[in-house]
Amino acid sequence: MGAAKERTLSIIKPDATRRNLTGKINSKFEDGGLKIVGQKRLQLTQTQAEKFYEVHKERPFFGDLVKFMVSGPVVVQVLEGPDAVAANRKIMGATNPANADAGTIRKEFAESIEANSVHGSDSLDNAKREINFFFAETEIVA
Ligand code: IDP
Ligand code: MG
Repeated sequence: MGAAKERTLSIIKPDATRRNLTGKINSKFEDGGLKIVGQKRLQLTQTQAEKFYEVHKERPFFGDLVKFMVSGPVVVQVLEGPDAVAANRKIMGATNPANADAGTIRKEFAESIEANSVHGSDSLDNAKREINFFFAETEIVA
């Protein structure tokens, strides 16, 4: 039995859109066996960013994180493939680029632990919640 097909939410963060890295980052997902089945470029509002990162609202970096996420455009996307949640996290690399494995997006492109180029859902439940946050079912086409 092969790995289950899943969907996960990816966000290309403002540090990466500012440096025109969306294509290079998306090549990593595609080369890693994930398919981009939904995609849009957005300017997040303060309210949207606060709501999206609500789970981190007690963390000391919450205010700075929200400020960073509204500092420029983001690309929100749905990635689909075998074990997509875990596969995406592996392609992204560790939160802190200093700890990220060679070849990962964060190792190659992240500027700092905060400006770390990409977001990826951390569980299948959160993936569903996060996909629904940004996408209607009709906007996802496999
Ligand atoms: P993840 O993105 O690898 O899942 P989380 O712990 O969920 O990491 O944190 C969400 C985001 O908050 C990170 O991607 C990063 O942008 C930011 N962040 C996490 N830890 C720190 C920190 O210690 N200082 C500043 N920003 C942080
Ligand atoms: Mg996280």
